[in-house]
Amino acid sequence: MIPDRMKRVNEVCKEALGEILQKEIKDPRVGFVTVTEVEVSPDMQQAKVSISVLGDQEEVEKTLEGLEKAKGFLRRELGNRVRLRYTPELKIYLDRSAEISERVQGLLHDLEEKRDIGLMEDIIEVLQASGRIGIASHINPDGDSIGSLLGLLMILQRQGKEVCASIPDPERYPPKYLFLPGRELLGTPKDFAGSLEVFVALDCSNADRLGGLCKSAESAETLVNIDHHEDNKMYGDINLVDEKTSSTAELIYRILIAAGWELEPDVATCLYTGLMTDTGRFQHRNTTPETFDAASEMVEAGADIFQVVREIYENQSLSYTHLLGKSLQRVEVREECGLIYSYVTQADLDETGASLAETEDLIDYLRVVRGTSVVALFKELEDGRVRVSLRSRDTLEVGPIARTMGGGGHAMAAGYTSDVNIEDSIDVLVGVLRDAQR
Ligand SMILES: [Mn+2]
Repeated sequence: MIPDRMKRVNEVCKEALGEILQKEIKDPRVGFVTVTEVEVSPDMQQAKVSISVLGDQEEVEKTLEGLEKAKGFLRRELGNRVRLRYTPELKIYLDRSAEISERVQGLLHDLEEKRDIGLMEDIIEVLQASGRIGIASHINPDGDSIGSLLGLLMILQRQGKEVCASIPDPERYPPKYLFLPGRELLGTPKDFAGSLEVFVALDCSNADRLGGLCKSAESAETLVNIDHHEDNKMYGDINLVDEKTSSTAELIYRILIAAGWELEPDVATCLYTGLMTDTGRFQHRNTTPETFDAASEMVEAGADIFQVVREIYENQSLSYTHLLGKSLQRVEVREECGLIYSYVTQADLDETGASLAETEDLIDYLRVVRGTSVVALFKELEDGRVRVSLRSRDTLEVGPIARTMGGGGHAMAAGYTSDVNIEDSIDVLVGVLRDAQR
């Protein structure tokens, strides 16, 4: 047992050494060092200093070398800062526990990767072996669901497959994605009639997201679920679900690479659209080095990235611009719960001539205001209910909030539908946020 007095000495020395290492050591050899433990001998003659170093073997060695040289300086500085009857001599040890935990993390990651590769191989095998394939993405489609749907459709047709593909409500196809290649190949839910060997559900966290196509999915011989939502219900026979992947489009890209299929320009344009829209133009936290790698390969393959940007982000109608102005003018902040919000009514749509389908990115204009943590946009639907979109600006995750309200989504971007009017929907959300932050 270490006596309390010595425990205090150890603590004080640890803190002081940590500070000295951070602020006083100018040696470029010394990398990012953390003091993990200090153990001073009872006679105060020696102190065992355990440190961990961030970096590879070479950086660790260099750092230890530098510290060995600086030992005298460290000891003097420690003596200046900590009043001890004797300043102990320092012995520096490398603490390997941090390194080991890092290695365990690495192993877990490798296992996950292996599992995903196995799943991809299963999917490729099923697709290659099957006759008639149906593919679909979710209701209220976004860039990722449309991009991955069209991308996979063209990939499979190129492989000589008989494919039918549709979104649940073809009449609600978002206008801004009309330019995407392969759109003319999309069918309607009627095409799914008859027996399907395989049904691929894209970007859907649960089967209900398939709307009217849910029945076709369930009656197919094999249901393949490809998605990146953290709340995915694993409803398929094969579930390729990776919440660390930026987009479903990135997963489709990985399948294509694993299968050794060629990435054609049209496919690249569609998949790039999914990647770009789901990462908010490579700015959201789901953007990873792999995302950039995939994007780079798509550009290399001939994706028309300038057309994608022009059509999706620089193609705003004048009527939507007026609607945007209206909703920006009524932005409000509830400081007590860090909420910034605005709303769009059916009357606004009538007045400006804009449509709800055009408002997908409106919330991004609210997301940029400093001093707020949660962003909400309330949109009145035709039937009087209210669609609530949520974005997180910091650590408070909006996914769980949306789920308690009967909706879903990701940690940073989520949504739900409210049965009460806009005013009451705002009050309800403020209450929920206050509870969540308590
Ligand atoms: Mn997505």
